[in-house]
Amino acid sequence: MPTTESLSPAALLAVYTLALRIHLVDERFRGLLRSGRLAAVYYSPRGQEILAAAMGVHLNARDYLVTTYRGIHDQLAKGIPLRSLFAEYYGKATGACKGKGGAMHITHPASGVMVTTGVVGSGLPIANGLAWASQLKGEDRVTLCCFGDGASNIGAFHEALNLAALWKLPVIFLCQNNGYGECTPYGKATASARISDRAAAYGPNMLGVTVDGNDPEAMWTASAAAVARARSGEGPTLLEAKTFRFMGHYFGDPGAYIPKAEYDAALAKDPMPATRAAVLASGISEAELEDLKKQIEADIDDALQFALDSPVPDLDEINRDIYADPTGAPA
Ligand SMILES: Cc1ncc(C[n+]2csc(CCOP(=O)(O)OP(=O)(O)O)c2C)c(N)n1
Repeated sequence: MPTTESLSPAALLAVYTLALRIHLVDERFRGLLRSGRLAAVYYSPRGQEILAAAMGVHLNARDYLVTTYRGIHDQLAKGIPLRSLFAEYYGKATGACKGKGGAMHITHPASGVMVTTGVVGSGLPIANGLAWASQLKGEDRVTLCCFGDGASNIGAFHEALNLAALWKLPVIFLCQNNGYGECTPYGKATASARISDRAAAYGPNMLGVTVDGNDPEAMWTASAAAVARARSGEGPTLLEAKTFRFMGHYFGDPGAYIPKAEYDAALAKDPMPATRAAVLASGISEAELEDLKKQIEADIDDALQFALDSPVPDLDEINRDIYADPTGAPA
Protein backbone atom coordinates (compact mmCIF):
# COMPACT_ATOMS: atom_id res chain seq x y z
CA MET A 1 0.00 0.00 0.00
CA PRO A 2 1.41 3.39 -0.93
CA THR A 3 2.10 5.68 2.00
CA THR A 4 4.32 8.36 0.46
CA GLU A 5 3.07 11.88 -0.01
CA SER A 6 3.04 12.11 -3.79
CA LEU A 7 1.82 9.84 -6.52
CA SER A 8 4.65 7.76 -8.03
CA PRO A 9 4.32 6.42 -11.62
CA ALA A 10 3.61 2.96 -10.18
CA ALA A 11 0.87 4.31 -7.92
CA LEU A 12 -0.61 6.32 -10.82
CA LEU A 13 -0.73 3.13 -12.90
CA ALA A 14 -2.41 1.28 -10.01
CA VAL A 15 -5.08 3.99 -9.81
CA TYR A 16 -5.60 4.00 -13.58
CA THR A 17 -5.79 0.20 -13.74
CA LEU A 18 -8.54 0.14 -11.12
CA ALA A 19 -10.33 3.09 -12.74
CA LEU A 20 -10.20 1.38 -16.15
CA ARG A 21 -11.71 -1.75 -14.62
CA ILE A 22 -14.55 0.36 -13.22
CA HIS A 23 -14.95 2.20 -16.53
CA LEU A 24 -15.10 -0.97 -18.63
CA VAL A 25 -17.49 -2.75 -16.25
CA ASP A 26 -19.77 0.31 -16.33
CA GLU A 27 -19.65 0.39 -20.15
CA ARG A 28 -20.47 -3.33 -20.26
CA PHE A 29 -23.45 -2.99 -17.93
CA ARG A 30 -24.83 -0.08 -19.94
CA GLY A 31 -24.38 -2.06 -23.16
CA LEU A 32 -26.18 -5.08 -21.69
CA LEU A 33 -29.04 -2.91 -20.48
CA ARG A 34 -29.32 -1.01 -23.79
CA SER A 35 -29.50 -4.22 -25.79
CA GLY A 36 -32.06 -5.80 -23.44
CA ARG A 37 -29.68 -8.59 -22.39
CA LEU A 38 -29.92 -7.49 -18.76
CA ALA A 39 -32.93 -6.15 -16.86
CA ALA A 40 -31.90 -4.31 -13.70
CA VAL A 41 -31.98 -0.89 -12.10
CA TYR A 42 -28.69 0.81 -12.82
CA TYR A 43 -27.04 4.05 -11.73
CA SER A 44 -23.92 4.71 -13.73
CA PRO A 45 -20.84 6.04 -11.94
CA ARG A 46 -19.45 7.36 -15.25
CA GLY A 47 -17.14 10.27 -14.38
CA GLN A 48 -16.51 9.05 -10.82
CA GLU A 49 -14.05 6.27 -11.70
CA ILE A 50 -10.84 8.05 -10.69
CA LEU A 51 -11.97 9.14 -7.26
CA ALA A 52 -13.11 5.63 -6.34
CA ALA A 53 -9.90 4.04 -7.63
CA ALA A 54 -7.66 6.58 -5.90
CA MET A 55 -9.34 5.74 -2.60
CA GLY A 56 -9.52 2.01 -3.30
CA VAL A 57 -5.78 1.52 -3.69
CA HIS A 58 -5.32 2.53 -0.03
CA LEU A 59 -7.79 0.00 1.38
CA ASN A 60 -7.40 -3.71 2.02
CA ALA A 61 -9.96 -6.53 2.04
CA ARG A 62 -10.42 -6.28 5.82
CA ASP A 63 -11.54 -2.67 5.57
CA TYR A 64 -15.27 -2.05 5.27
CA LEU A 65 -17.32 -0.28 2.60
CA VAL A 66 -20.82 1.14 2.88
CA THR A 67 -22.14 2.59 -0.35
CA THR A 68 -25.25 3.51 -2.32
CA TYR A 69 -27.22 2.42 -5.39
CA ARG A 70 -24.59 4.40 -7.39
CA GLY A 71 -21.86 2.27 -5.89
CA ILE A 72 -20.53 -0.11 -8.50
CA HIS A 73 -17.33 1.94 -8.74
CA ASP A 74 -16.90 1.79 -4.96
CA GLN A 75 -17.55 -1.97 -4.88
CA LEU A 76 -15.01 -2.62 -7.62
CA ALA A 77 -12.49 -0.31 -5.97
CA LYS A 78 -12.97 -2.35 -2.78
CA GLY A 79 -12.18 -5.53 -4.66
CA ILE A 80 -15.48 -7.32 -5.17
CA PRO A 81 -14.90 -10.27 -7.57
CA LEU A 82 -16.37 -9.66 -11.04
CA ARG A 83 -18.10 -13.04 -11.10
CA SER A 84 -19.94 -12.34 -7.82
CA LEU A 85 -20.97 -8.90 -9.08
CA PHE A 86 -22.25 -9.98 -12.50
CA ALA A 87 -24.06 -13.04 -11.12
CA GLU A 88 -25.84 -10.86 -8.54
CA TYR A 89 -27.03 -8.46 -11.25
CA TYR A 90 -28.45 -11.50 -13.06
CA GLY A 91 -30.16 -12.76 -9.89
CA LYS A 92 -28.18 -16.00 -9.91
CA ALA A 93 -27.41 -18.33 -7.00
CA THR A 94 -23.68 -17.71 -7.46
CA GLY A 95 -24.07 -13.96 -6.97
CA ALA A 96 -22.65 -12.00 -4.04
CA CYS A 97 -26.03 -12.27 -2.23
CA LYS A 98 -27.07 -15.57 -3.87
CA GLY A 99 -29.19 -13.53 -6.29
CA LYS A 100 -31.43 -12.25 -3.50
CA GLY A 101 -29.97 -8.77 -3.06
CA GLY A 102 -29.96 -7.65 -6.65
CA ALA A 103 -28.39 -4.56 -8.18
CA MET A 104 -29.49 -2.20 -5.40
CA HIS A 105 -28.15 -4.30 -2.53
CA ILE A 106 -24.73 -5.58 -3.51
CA THR A 107 -23.04 -7.02 -0.42
CA HIS A 108 -19.88 -9.14 -0.33
CA PRO A 109 -18.36 -9.33 3.16
CA ALA A 110 -15.29 -11.29 1.98
CA SER A 111 -14.11 -8.20 0.13
CA GLY A 112 -15.45 -5.83 2.80
CA VAL A 113 -18.45 -4.65 0.76
CA MET A 114 -20.86 -4.64 3.70
CA VAL A 115 -23.93 -2.66 2.68
CA THR A 116 -25.35 -1.00 -0.43
CA THR A 117 -28.43 1.08 0.29
CA GLY A 118 -31.09 2.76 -1.84
CA VAL A 119 -32.36 4.94 1.00
CA VAL A 120 -30.44 8.20 0.64
CA GLY A 121 -28.27 8.95 3.68
CA SER A 122 -29.09 5.72 5.47
CA GLY A 123 -25.59 4.30 5.07
CA LEU A 124 -23.86 6.80 7.33
CA PRO A 125 -25.15 5.52 10.71
CA ILE A 126 -24.56 1.93 9.49
CA ALA A 127 -20.95 2.85 8.72
CA ASN A 128 -20.63 4.17 12.27
CA GLY A 129 -21.83 0.81 13.57
CA LEU A 130 -19.17 -1.05 11.61
CA ALA A 131 -16.48 1.42 12.64
CA TRP A 132 -17.54 1.24 16.28
CA ALA A 133 -17.38 -2.56 16.19
CA SER A 134 -13.79 -2.39 14.87
CA GLN A 135 -12.89 0.16 17.51
CA LEU A 136 -14.36 -1.94 20.35
CA LYS A 137 -12.59 -5.05 19.11
CA GLY A 138 -9.31 -3.19 18.69
CA GLU A 139 -9.22 -4.18 15.02
CA ASP A 140 -7.14 -2.32 12.49
CA ARG A 141 -10.06 -1.69 10.11
CA VAL A 142 -11.15 1.45 8.33
CA THR A 143 -14.77 1.94 7.26
CA LEU A 144 -15.30 3.89 4.06
CA CYS A 145 -18.77 5.37 3.69
CA CYS A 146 -19.67 6.73 0.24
CA PHE A 147 -22.66 8.94 -0.54
CA GLY A 148 -23.66 11.88 -2.71
CA ASP A 149 -24.04 15.61 -2.16
CA GLY A 150 -27.82 15.16 -1.90
CA ALA A 151 -27.36 12.72 0.97
CA SER A 152 -25.41 15.32 2.92
CA ASN A 153 -28.67 17.21 3.50
CA ILE A 154 -30.39 14.28 5.23
CA GLY A 155 -30.68 14.32 9.03
CA ALA A 156 -28.81 11.03 9.38
CA PHE A 157 -25.72 12.74 7.93
CA HIS A 158 -25.58 15.13 10.88
CA GLU A 159 -26.31 12.46 13.47
CA ALA A 160 -23.65 10.15 12.08
CA LEU A 161 -20.94 12.80 11.79
CA ASN A 162 -21.61 14.06 15.30
CA LEU A 163 -21.29 10.59 16.82
CA ALA A 164 -18.29 9.62 14.70
CA ALA A 165 -16.46 12.75 15.84
CA LEU A 166 -17.45 12.30 19.48
CA TRP A 167 -16.18 8.72 19.57
CA LYS A 168 -13.29 9.25 17.11
CA LEU A 169 -14.55 6.39 14.99
CA PRO A 170 -12.23 4.99 12.28
CA VAL A 171 -14.52 6.07 9.45
CA ILE A 172 -14.14 8.12 6.28
CA PHE A 173 -17.23 9.92 5.02
CA LEU A 174 -16.56 10.25 1.29
CA CYS A 175 -19.06 12.66 -0.22
CA GLN A 176 -18.95 12.25 -3.99
CA ASN A 177 -20.21 15.65 -5.02
CA ASN A 178 -21.23 15.12 -8.64
CA GLY A 179 -23.17 18.37 -8.83
CA TYR A 180 -26.65 16.84 -8.91
CA GLY A 181 -28.98 15.13 -6.46
CA GLU A 182 -31.25 13.23 -8.85
CA CYS A 183 -32.20 16.18 -11.14
CA THR A 184 -31.62 18.99 -8.63
CA PRO A 185 -28.45 21.00 -9.17
CA TYR A 186 -26.24 21.36 -6.09
CA GLY A 187 -26.88 25.10 -5.67
CA LYS A 188 -30.66 24.62 -5.60
CA ALA A 189 -30.45 22.35 -2.54
CA THR A 190 -27.37 23.55 -0.64
CA ALA A 191 -26.36 27.09 0.29
CA SER A 192 -22.79 26.41 1.43
CA ALA A 193 -20.11 26.27 -1.25
CA ARG A 194 -18.32 23.31 0.32
CA ILE A 195 -19.85 20.38 2.13
CA SER A 196 -16.54 19.73 3.89
CA ASP A 197 -16.90 23.07 5.73
CA ARG A 198 -19.54 21.37 7.85
CA ALA A 199 -16.82 19.27 9.51
CA ALA A 200 -15.89 22.21 11.75
CA ALA A 201 -19.31 21.99 13.39
CA TYR A 202 -18.49 18.56 14.80
CA GLY A 203 -15.47 19.68 16.75
CA PRO A 204 -11.73 19.07 16.45
CA ASN A 205 -11.97 15.30 15.93
CA MET A 206 -13.57 15.71 12.49
CA LEU A 207 -11.38 16.85 9.63
CA GLY A 208 -13.05 18.40 6.57
CA VAL A 209 -11.31 18.33 3.19
CA THR A 210 -12.50 19.22 -0.30
CA VAL A 211 -10.53 17.85 -3.20
CA ASP A 212 -10.81 17.63 -6.98
CA GLY A 213 -11.98 14.03 -7.28
CA ASN A 214 -11.07 14.02 -10.96
CA ASP A 215 -7.41 14.70 -10.19
CA PRO A 216 -5.75 11.34 -9.42
CA GLU A 217 -2.88 12.88 -7.49
CA ALA A 218 -5.04 15.14 -5.32
CA MET A 219 -7.54 12.36 -4.67
CA TRP A 220 -4.83 9.78 -3.96
CA THR A 221 -3.06 12.10 -1.50
CA ALA A 222 -6.25 13.10 0.31
CA SER A 223 -7.36 9.45 0.50
CA ALA A 224 -3.99 8.35 1.90
CA ALA A 225 -4.27 10.99 4.62
CA ALA A 226 -7.86 10.08 5.52
CA VAL A 227 -7.06 6.36 5.69
CA ALA A 228 -3.93 6.94 7.79
CA ARG A 229 -5.90 9.22 10.12
CA ALA A 230 -8.68 6.67 10.62
CA ARG A 231 -6.28 3.74 11.02
CA SER A 232 -4.20 5.47 13.65
CA GLY A 233 -7.26 6.35 15.77
CA GLU A 234 -7.08 10.10 15.15
CA GLY A 235 -10.71 10.24 14.05
CA PRO A 236 -12.99 10.57 11.07
CA THR A 237 -12.61 12.65 7.92
CA LEU A 238 -15.34 14.27 5.87
CA LEU A 239 -13.72 14.07 2.44
CA GLU A 240 -15.64 15.85 -0.30
CA ALA A 241 -14.56 14.80 -3.79
CA LYS A 242 -15.76 17.22 -6.47
CA THR A 243 -16.70 15.40 -9.64
CA PHE A 244 -19.32 15.23 -12.38
CA ARG A 245 -21.88 12.63 -13.37
CA PHE A 246 -21.80 12.10 -17.15
CA MET A 247 -24.91 9.92 -17.28
CA GLY A 248 -28.44 10.70 -16.10
CA HIS A 249 -29.38 9.92 -12.53
CA TYR A 250 -30.57 6.40 -13.43
CA PHE A 251 -30.07 4.34 -16.57
CA GLY A 252 -32.64 5.72 -19.02
CA ASP A 253 -32.63 9.27 -17.64
CA PRO A 254 -31.48 11.49 -20.53
CA GLY A 255 -30.32 14.17 -18.06
CA ALA A 256 -32.09 16.97 -19.95
CA TYR A 257 -31.90 19.17 -16.83
CA ILE A 258 -28.10 19.47 -17.18
CA PRO A 259 -27.25 22.64 -19.20
CA LYS A 260 -25.33 21.74 -22.35
CA ALA A 261 -22.55 24.25 -21.67
CA GLU A 262 -22.00 22.78 -18.21
CA TYR A 263 -21.96 19.26 -19.59
CA ASP A 264 -19.54 20.13 -22.40
CA ALA A 265 -17.18 21.91 -20.00
CA ALA A 266 -17.16 18.87 -17.72
CA LEU A 267 -16.63 16.50 -20.64
CA ALA A 268 -13.60 18.52 -21.73
CA LYS A 269 -12.12 17.64 -18.32
CA ASP A 270 -13.22 13.97 -18.37
CA PRO A 271 -10.87 12.34 -15.83
CA MET A 272 -10.51 9.04 -17.72
CA PRO A 273 -8.72 10.30 -20.86
CA ALA A 274 -6.85 12.87 -18.75
CA THR A 275 -5.50 10.16 -16.44
CA ARG A 276 -4.69 7.93 -19.39
CA ALA A 277 -2.60 10.76 -20.84
CA ALA A 278 -0.84 11.18 -17.49
CA VAL A 279 -0.03 7.45 -17.42
CA LEU A 280 1.42 7.63 -20.94
CA ALA A 281 3.45 10.69 -19.94
CA SER A 282 4.84 8.72 -16.99
CA GLY A 283 6.47 6.23 -19.38
CA ILE A 284 3.87 3.52 -19.98
CA SER A 285 3.38 2.70 -23.66
CA GLU A 286 0.15 2.64 -25.70
CA ALA A 287 0.73 -1.08 -26.28
CA GLU A 288 0.91 -1.77 -22.54
CA LEU A 289 -2.35 0.10 -21.99
CA GLU A 290 -4.00 -1.85 -24.83
CA ASP A 291 -2.89 -5.13 -23.21
CA LEU A 292 -4.28 -3.94 -19.90
CA LYS A 293 -7.62 -3.16 -21.53
CA LYS A 294 -7.72 -6.55 -23.26
CA GLN A 295 -7.01 -8.35 -19.97
CA ILE A 296 -9.82 -6.50 -18.19
CA GLU A 297 -12.23 -7.13 -21.09
CA ALA A 298 -11.36 -10.84 -20.87
CA ASP A 299 -12.10 -10.83 -17.13
CA ILE A 300 -15.44 -9.16 -17.83
CA ASP A 301 -16.29 -11.70 -20.58
CA ASP A 302 -15.52 -14.48 -18.12
CA ALA A 303 -17.70 -12.92 -15.39
CA LEU A 304 -20.61 -12.39 -17.76
CA GLN A 305 -20.44 -15.96 -19.07
CA PHE A 306 -20.23 -17.25 -15.51
CA ALA A 307 -23.37 -15.27 -14.62
CA LEU A 308 -25.26 -16.48 -17.69
CA ASP A 309 -24.30 -20.11 -17.05
CA SER A 310 -25.17 -20.01 -13.32
CA PRO A 311 -28.44 -21.38 -11.93
CA VAL A 312 -31.18 -19.27 -10.37
CA PRO A 313 -31.56 -19.76 -6.59
CA ASP A 314 -33.74 -22.63 -5.36
CA LEU A 315 -37.09 -21.67 -3.87
CA ASP A 316 -36.02 -22.95 -0.45
CA GLU A 317 -33.40 -20.16 -0.41
CA ILE A 318 -36.15 -17.60 0.07
CA ASN A 319 -36.03 -17.47 3.89
CA ARG A 320 -32.34 -18.22 4.28
CA ASP A 321 -29.97 -15.40 5.40
CA ILE A 322 -33.01 -13.44 6.60
CA TYR A 323 -34.00 -15.16 9.84
CA ALA A 324 -31.51 -16.62 12.32
CA ASP A 325 -33.58 -19.80 12.23
CA PRO A 326 -35.19 -20.15 8.79
CA THR A 327 -37.33 -23.06 9.97
CA GLY A 328 -39.15 -20.73 12.37
CA ALA A 329 -39.82 -18.04 9.75
CA PRO A 330 -43.42 -16.90 9.31
CA ALA A 331 -45.18 -18.83 6.53
C1 LIG B 1 -34.61 9.00 1.97
C2 LIG B 1 -34.72 9.09 0.46
N1 LIG B 1 -35.26 10.21 -0.08
C3 LIG B 1 -35.38 10.31 -1.43
C4 LIG B 1 -34.97 9.28 -2.24
C5 LIG B 1 -35.08 9.41 -3.75
N2 LIG B 1 -33.75 9.64 -4.33
C6 LIG B 1 -33.03 8.63 -4.85
S1 LIG B 1 -31.54 9.14 -5.36
C7 LIG B 1 -31.82 10.72 -4.90
C8 LIG B 1 -30.77 11.78 -5.11
C9 LIG B 1 -29.53 11.55 -4.32
O1 LIG B 1 -28.52 12.40 -4.74
P1 LIG B 1 -27.04 12.30 -4.20
O2 LIG B 1 -27.05 11.96 -2.76
O3 LIG B 1 -26.35 13.55 -4.60
O4 LIG B 1 -26.43 11.02 -4.94
P2 LIG B 1 -26.04 10.76 -6.46
O5 LIG B 1 -27.15 9.88 -7.00
O6 LIG B 1 -25.89 12.07 -7.15
O7 LIG B 1 -24.75 10.01 -6.44
C10 LIG B 1 -33.07 10.84 -4.33
C11 LIG B 1 -33.63 12.11 -3.81
C12 LIG B 1 -34.43 8.12 -1.64
N3 LIG B 1 -33.98 7.10 -2.36
N4 LIG B 1 -34.30 8.07 -0.29
